[in-house]
Formats: sequence, structure tokens, C-alpha cells
Amino acid sequence: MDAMIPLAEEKTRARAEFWREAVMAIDKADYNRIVAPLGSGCKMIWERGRGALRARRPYLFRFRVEDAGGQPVRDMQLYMGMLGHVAFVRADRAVFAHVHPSGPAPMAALALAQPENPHAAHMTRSMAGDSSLPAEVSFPYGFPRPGAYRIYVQVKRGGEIETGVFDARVEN
Ligand SMILES: [Cu+2]
Repeated sequence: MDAMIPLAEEKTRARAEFWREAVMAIDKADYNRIVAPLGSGCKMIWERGRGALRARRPYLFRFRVEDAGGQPVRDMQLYMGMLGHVAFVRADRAVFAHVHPSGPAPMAALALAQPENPHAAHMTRSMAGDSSLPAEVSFPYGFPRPGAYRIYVQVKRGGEIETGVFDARVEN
């Protein structure tokens, strides 16, 4: 029984090390990543453009969802009434911003929001397969201060919520 105690401690320590490394791997920021893997071979591309990101400037963050063959996906769905949701989180958690897409809602979204629309049934049927929602979503945002940020972009496709994760270094 006594011999079991150090062994158990050792195992606990090994497990703690493992989790610490796993968390560090996830937490490690990659400021060059503009392609985030999604399910079933699809990917989300951050159309970041060149140039540094600076604090207190307005930006439009654009993300495109492609299938395994590099084509825009055709099965985007509204998620809680939106084409997407994004969270900008500063590494020290001092900033957390939940942002929604800008601009007018796409036509399909408007049609679905009005049940009395005579085309609603038709629209619903067409959305099951080839949705007419765009495979690109953009969000207006300005970082309030410099620092390291992580960007979580959520979209819905084929009934599944998918999240693309990106990192941004914001300069003064
Ligand atoms: Cu939202």
C-alpha cells in the first residue's frame, strides 16, 4: 500500500505535465496563420491583407469558407439569425468583444425572416442543399489597445457550428 503512493503521485505529476503541454500547444499564438481548418476538409481563410494591425483604427475583418477543393462552400446557414459571430479576445482577457456581421442581411435571410413571404417554402427547400448564403462573412471592429489577440470566428454549415481560430498582434 505504501509503495502505491509514490507511484500515484508520479502518475498525477505526469498527467499534469501532459495537460500543461497540451494547453500550451493550444495557447501558442501563430500570427502568420490565415487558414484555419474546419470540419470535413473545409477551411476558413482570413482575408487579412498586408500591413500591420493597429489599435484604435476601424477594420473590416473578412473570412471566407472554402471546401476541400478550394471552392466557396454552398451550405452556409444562419446561426442565431446571423451569417457569423466573432469574438476578439486579448491574451490577458482584458478585452473581450463579441461582434456581428456588418451590412444588410442577405436576401435569403430576409425572405426566411418573413413567413408570409410566398417564396418562403421555396427558399427553405433550396437552402437545404445549395444555400444562397455567401461563403464570406465580414465584421467591423477596431482594437481598443495594442497587444496579442485571439479571434474566434463562428459559422454554421450543414447544421454544425464551426469555429475558425486566428491570432493577431496589434501595434500601437
Ligand atoms: Cu453573436
